[in-house]
Amino acid sequence: MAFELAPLPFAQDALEPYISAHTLSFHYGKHHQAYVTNLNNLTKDSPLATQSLEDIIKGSAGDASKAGLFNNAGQVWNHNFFWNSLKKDAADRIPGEIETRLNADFGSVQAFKDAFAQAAVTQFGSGWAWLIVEDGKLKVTKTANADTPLAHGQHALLTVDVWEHAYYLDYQNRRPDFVKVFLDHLVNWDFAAERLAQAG
Ligand code: MN3
Repeated sequence: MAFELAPLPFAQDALEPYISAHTLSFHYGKHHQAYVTNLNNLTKDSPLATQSLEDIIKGSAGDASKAGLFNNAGQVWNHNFFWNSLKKDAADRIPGEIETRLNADFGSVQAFKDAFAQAAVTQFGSGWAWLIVEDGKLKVTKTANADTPLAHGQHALLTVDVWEHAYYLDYQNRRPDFVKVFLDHLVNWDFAAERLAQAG
């Protein structure tokens, strides 16, 4: 059974003007699709083809001989997670349980935003910034390339993609502007709350 490109949870123009349909046509239609295609080529005719994405990621993490498998599986999972982290004009609606945890673990919602922006902007080269739960605490982290909290025993709540392909068509080199728009206009806190409820 082949891996499939998961449908976007919104229309390609649903995030305009913050993320253009043009950007999504490449980011989802070309980049995300390419990771799915590569993963299918790497797992074809192998027992891996019937494993879950999560099991492939955990089973290949840290194994240099499986870097291609990890990178493509990780990027499929990370992009699925990123699309779910986005919802237009919902960023100021933080469910109470998340707001309480942000205040407890960061000091304030603004302190969380500052920490998240700092992680996203300082990730050198391609990668991701995350809000995660680890040891019962909300934390901000960043990962390079295809790396993912799933490979580190961490439970992700939100992510922003800071590969250049995520923002270059709309923001050119201005990654800080893209990250600010994500935090001010695009965070899907309902998804983060669902994920928090699933945290062990
Ligand atoms: Mn991307």
